[in-house]
Amino acid sequence: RTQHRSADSPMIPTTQLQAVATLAARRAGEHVLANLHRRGDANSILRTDVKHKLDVEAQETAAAVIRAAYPDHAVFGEETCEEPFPENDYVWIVDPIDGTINFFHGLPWWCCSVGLRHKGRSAVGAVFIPEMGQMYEAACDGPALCNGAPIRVSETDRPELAMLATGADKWDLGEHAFRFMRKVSEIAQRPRILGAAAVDMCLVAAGKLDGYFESGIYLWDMAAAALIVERAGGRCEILKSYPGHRLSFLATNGRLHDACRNALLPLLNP
Ligand code: LIP
Repeated sequence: RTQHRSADSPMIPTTQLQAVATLAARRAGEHVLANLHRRGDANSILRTDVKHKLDVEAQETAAAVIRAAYPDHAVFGEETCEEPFPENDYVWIVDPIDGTINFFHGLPWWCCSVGLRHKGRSAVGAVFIPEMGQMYEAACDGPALCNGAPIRVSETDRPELAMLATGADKWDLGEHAFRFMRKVSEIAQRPRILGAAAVDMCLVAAGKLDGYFESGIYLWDMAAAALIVERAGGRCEILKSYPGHRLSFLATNGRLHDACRNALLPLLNP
């Protein structure tokens, strides 16, 4: 076994890492697609969340691909997020089904997300949206792609002409979440809630949404998609961090970033 821990060891070429990220996301998504008849097969159904058996299976599927390629790398995922964050130069961050509640209800906006951090920095990311047949991917030194074709963020530079996506923070529904939705609605031409953070971010990368903000998502929701937005020419920012890998997160086409940030930050730090 090779250990990749020394401070000066060069990173594995991103083309190799990216191939593993896309394969892991694709295999996880294909496993879920092959089991669409089990959409209702949840371990627990709460008011704010659904814990799905296919979430667990898809994370195992993605992890198996990663471990077969790189047995010494660490895998951290939504389904094992209670474990301490791994100490390893290479940490793969998996969200097996992002948009689980969409999936559970039969909406097609869900995805499998696989991102890799090397020494704390995003190296590669892949987001597979199985029911749309779309694979978004990027490496830190390459272009953002959708199904192999380069993508680019929009050029909208006025918030009042922008389509901005947001979401309802699952642990804090009610007035708290509503304050953010109201602000997004106030500043945008149109607000949207599609229900899957990584899908929203890929749509920002592809120039179909101009920005995306949520007051409470998680590291695994954005680990792959944030890199895809940045490599498509956009800008991402953690506006606030909380315990348990929870984040207030903004992704934009870049041109709208400061306006969105300035509108939203005061709500996070009243
Ligand atoms: C979900 C996000 C969504 C957010 C939910 C949840 P999950 O991720 O994609 O944007 O509104 O609260 O965090 O739990 O389906 O992986």
